[in-house]
Amino acid sequence: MAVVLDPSTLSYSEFVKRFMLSGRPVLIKGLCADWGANQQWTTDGLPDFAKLKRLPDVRVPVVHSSGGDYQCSEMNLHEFLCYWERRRDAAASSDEPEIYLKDWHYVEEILGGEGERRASLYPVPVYFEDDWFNKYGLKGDSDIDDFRFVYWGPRGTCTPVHMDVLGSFSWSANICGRKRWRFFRPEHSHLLRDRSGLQTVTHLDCYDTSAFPHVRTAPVVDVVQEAGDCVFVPSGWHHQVDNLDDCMSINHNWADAANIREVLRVLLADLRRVEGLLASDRGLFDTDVEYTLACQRIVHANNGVDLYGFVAFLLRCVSGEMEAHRALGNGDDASVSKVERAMKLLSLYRLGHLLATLASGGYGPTRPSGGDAAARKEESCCADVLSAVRLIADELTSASGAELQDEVCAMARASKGEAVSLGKNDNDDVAPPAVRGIEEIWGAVRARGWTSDD
Ligand SMILES: O=C(O)CCC(=O)C(=O)O
Ligand SMILES: [Fe+2]
Repeated sequence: MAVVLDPSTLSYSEFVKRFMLSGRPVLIKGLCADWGANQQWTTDGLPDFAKLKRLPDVRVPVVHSSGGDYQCSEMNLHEFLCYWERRRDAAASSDEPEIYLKDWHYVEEILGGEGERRASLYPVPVYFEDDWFNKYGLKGDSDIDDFRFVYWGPRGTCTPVHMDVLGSFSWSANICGRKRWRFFRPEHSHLLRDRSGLQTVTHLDCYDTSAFPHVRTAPVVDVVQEAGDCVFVPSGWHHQVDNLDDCMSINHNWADAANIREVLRVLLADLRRVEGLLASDRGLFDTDVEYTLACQRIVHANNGVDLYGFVAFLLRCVSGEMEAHRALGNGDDASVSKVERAMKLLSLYRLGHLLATLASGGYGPTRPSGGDAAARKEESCCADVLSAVRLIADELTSASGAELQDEVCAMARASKGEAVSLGKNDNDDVAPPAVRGIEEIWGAVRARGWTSDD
């Protein structure tokens, strides 16, 4: 696993190329060594319970684990802190279950959201700043639309094997303690499954070797994150994290141009699964629209967003990324690197491509309300999507200096992955006019050589 000993030697451009686009994890030493969280939460490198108990006694999400079983629940913060303090002071062999405070929306619930109070706890490192989930709001319509978390866990607690939510990236900044990370490349995921291929192993040190015969053969990337270190987790890597000491960390999940297609792929895979589950009940729905909307409701319940909500999110990303691209100027500003400008063009290109793909499958930001299939498609592929793609096509065609174009193509190639297919177009032989419009525009961009991967 790559380890960067001195963050001042790692530029944003290098991070993008070496880790983000090529999907490789990295440990960056000392990146969070002097964050405000150190003073606010710890003394001499240990959790400071007197300070922590000054926080309001809010309800917090916790996971109880015992004997390989993990139960999510809630408890009061002070109750958790008393448990943790007691556990720290007790002899190691305590019969109490292990309790891990995790996935806590601390910024939202304690600091009142994004702002100066968040900044005084921690700065978001430049490598992780291009964060569309937290900037543009993935869910849009939900109370908590936030992918910024805090994890506090006594020594011995653990996050069992998982892949991060919705194909996102994550970063973890460890404020105190040491964490052991074990990573598995996406192409080795099948080795973690049982004989049926359906179940993934839960805990790497405690599983039935006859049910999971390949786990021990899976190549593992094993690394210890110390206090002050940050870990970048690329999309699609399974990982288990063990707290070797009492640990306090800050974690964000996020997506940008490099992995936004992964997010759509995960949503589509869930939709296909849900459609499979509901297939035998299809006759119970009066109309196709009702069936479609029922499937989308389940996808929404599972992921906090459905395909229509995802289109609306992409449209918010287009506005923000267009503005960000324009703010970088036309290349005269020497402090803006070529990679930064190319990254924004890649953002626009990817957003345009995903929107065009979704629109051609009938997904717009408004849900279908009835009518025949063609009319519904027309309606949902509404002017918003069409005008966003037009805008992107104009921006891309006018911005393409040859040098930058090569850079964008190289970046698109580096972040591999085939085009996302909606995989449901068997009956879609005649695209309605709005969709054809998008395809023509997109064809023109493609003809300029922007696409090297799709
Ligand atoms: O620190 C942990 O327990 C889990 C962190 C994690 O899985 C992540 O940041 O992706
Ligand atoms: Fe994770």
